[in-house]
Amino acid sequence: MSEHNPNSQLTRLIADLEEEAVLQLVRQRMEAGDDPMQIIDECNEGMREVGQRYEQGEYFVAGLIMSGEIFREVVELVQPLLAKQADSRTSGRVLVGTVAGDIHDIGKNMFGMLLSCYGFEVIDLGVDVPPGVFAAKALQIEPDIVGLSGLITAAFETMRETVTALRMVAQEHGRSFPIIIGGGMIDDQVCQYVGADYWMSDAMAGVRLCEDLSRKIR
Ligand code: B12
Repeated sequence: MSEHNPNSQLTRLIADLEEEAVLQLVRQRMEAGDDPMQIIDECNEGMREVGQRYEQGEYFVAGLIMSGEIFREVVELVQPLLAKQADSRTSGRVLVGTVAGDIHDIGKNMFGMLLSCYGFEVIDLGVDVPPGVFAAKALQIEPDIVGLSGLITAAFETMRETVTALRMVAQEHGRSFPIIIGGGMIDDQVCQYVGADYWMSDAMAGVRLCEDLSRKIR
């Protein structure tokens, strides 16, 4: 794992939403042979700062969306380098999506992008995904881990239905996979209510959990 540097130039540029400057710096650092994971970690730190500025009222929703887009572009740039490293640490297959009734996807996309960066194969079903679609996909692709995202209270009920549908698939077909839920309002109580195995309110912590789980599975 690379060291976090909250004061790096890249972290600051992401936090300031300086799209062009971010991409230019990333290209330069790639040419200079910098570790792509270090680049991703510094960007993730910048995304965290964007979240804090949003909470403090300094940024609005547009800022969050913009930061998500910049992060996506960075991941796209470093992906070829990461792919070269991925062979040695292919980590497993993760099925992700935002549950039915909920269209929030910025956090879910971050989780998916970070997972790909860390060598996971990610199958993303998108947003507003009905329980049956999650279950059918799980049956088809046999994921190692499932990650459900939900940000609105109304999503907790569909999250519960989704976990039930996934457990049925697992039971009927003799497969088992841990289910992680995530989102801004998720806590231990919600996790117990919906019947998931784990909960996380931070994408990078979710990736670390997936790494731990996949080490146990393999
Ligand atoms: C941006 C936003 C929107 C955007 C979404 C754009 C998009 N493409 O996602 C738009 C404008 C479309 C929107 C719509 C609505 N929104 Co809205 N939205 C937000 C806002 C401001 C920020 C969410 C966000 O993206 N944060 C940044 C990301 C990075 O954070 P995150 O999603 O929490 O993800 C992090 C972690 O939670 C974690 N994570 C997320 N998912 C997962 C999954 C796994 C497996 C793991 C491991 C980790 C993980 O990783 C991320 C980074 O660490 C929140 C307020 C807030 N403070 O959260 C309200 C908020 C979620 N919205 C809310 C509401 C009510 C709505 C609407 C119903 C509004 C309306 N009346 O129409 C609609 C929802 C319609 C629907 N059916 O879904 C409420 C929900 C309240 C509630 N109790 O239900 C909130 C809390 C605002 C509020 N305070 O009232 N919204």
